[in-house]
Amino acid sequence: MRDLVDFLLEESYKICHVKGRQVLDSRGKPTVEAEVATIGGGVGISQVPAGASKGRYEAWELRDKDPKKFKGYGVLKAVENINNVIAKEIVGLDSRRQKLIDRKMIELDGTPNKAKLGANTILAVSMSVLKAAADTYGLPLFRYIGGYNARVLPTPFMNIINGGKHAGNELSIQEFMIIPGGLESFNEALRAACEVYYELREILKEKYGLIAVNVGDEGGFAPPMKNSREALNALVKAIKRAGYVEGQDIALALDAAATSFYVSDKGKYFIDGKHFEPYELLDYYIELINEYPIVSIEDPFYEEDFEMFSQLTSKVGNEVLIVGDDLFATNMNRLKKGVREKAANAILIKMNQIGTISETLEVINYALKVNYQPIISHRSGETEDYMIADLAVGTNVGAIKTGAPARSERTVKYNRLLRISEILFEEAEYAGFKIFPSKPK
Ligand code: 2PG
Ligand code: MG
Repeated sequence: MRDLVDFLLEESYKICHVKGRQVLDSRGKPTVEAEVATIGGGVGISQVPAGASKGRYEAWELRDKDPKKFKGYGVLKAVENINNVIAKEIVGLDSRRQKLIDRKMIELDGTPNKAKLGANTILAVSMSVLKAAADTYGLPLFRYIGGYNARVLPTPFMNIINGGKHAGNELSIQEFMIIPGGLESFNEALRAACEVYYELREILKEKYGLIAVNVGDEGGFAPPMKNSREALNALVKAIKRAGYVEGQDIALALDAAATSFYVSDKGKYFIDGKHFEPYELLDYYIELINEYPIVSIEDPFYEEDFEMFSQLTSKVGNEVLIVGDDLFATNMNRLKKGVREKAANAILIKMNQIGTISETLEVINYALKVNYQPIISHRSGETEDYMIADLAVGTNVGAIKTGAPARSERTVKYNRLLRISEILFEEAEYAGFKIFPSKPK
């Protein structure tokens, strides 16, 4: 009898259905959705996001390039790859064997950057396999990822002023973020961030008129500002007006996304209306850190410049997170090089930069082992998929970057975290400022 029960249980995790389709992302561009089901009735549906300021070392995003359809952005080849190539290989496999399934897809692809099948293709299936296995167990996704020990609600890095490639203004720095790390709980932190967001709207409207409260790709405002201090001043003012203390309740962070303003033939950075030598840019960041409560800077230099990254890390890494996004591209080899060269002390984690769940988890685990703070991240082109919220809690990393507290493709992640906090109830811990080097752990 016991054997029969075990046999039936084993059977229930087997994949019986895999299907891809083309849907739309938050920019109205096509993206891949994959559906996976198990014999036991578990279902996983996932959609992959897309970046605008993409790193050179990211895995390949497969697009149809048919100019007559969706201006070339279609993903029907990716969908075909799911339905005609991947499905055959993974139907019948146990959905809990995530690594094996991911490895099979990597082998089927056969290229180092998933250029044949597409990382967007592979990732959609990989995410759905994970969700289908969790659903077969009847577990919330974060529990399947982290078990009973999953309990840390992440500190949000919330981009509320958008510049760079995400907005049509003159701000060189791509993201000006608030970090409500001094609040007691995730729920309180989210409330405080929303209040700052409302005040910021008023401040921008008063100073620049209604045009300033149009939002960029990640739900943050895209005001007609010209330089970084203008944006940082507005953030500090909004924090104060909302009744919080800057630095103590709510800190600031930047994603420079510096590759986008690096002028390669000059070897200089064009930022805030001026050309900067790399070492001048380093000094500029240090000035900003001294003037404002900045606790994290992502991609301060372009994606090849490990050397300048490591100079900045050696100068301020004991108080500020220096985050590699384009620098590492969620890639183990790039991260290992960074660790060897002491290039940073934090890594942005984007599943679609690498293309499978198991590789993403490997990078997260390695980062934790070498004391690099992982920050689970959205892309500027997002979907209604909330999986990164579960990934953040399931891995207990304590940090998530998922845009302003506005626009449904962003709030779907925050709202999922609110639901998770109800499930965790008194077991929940809010990471707060503990993840930053200068705050007591
Ligand atoms: C980044 C991301 C997300 P994109 O640079 O960190 O904010 O932007 O998805 O455009 O690469
Ligand atoms: Mg970035």
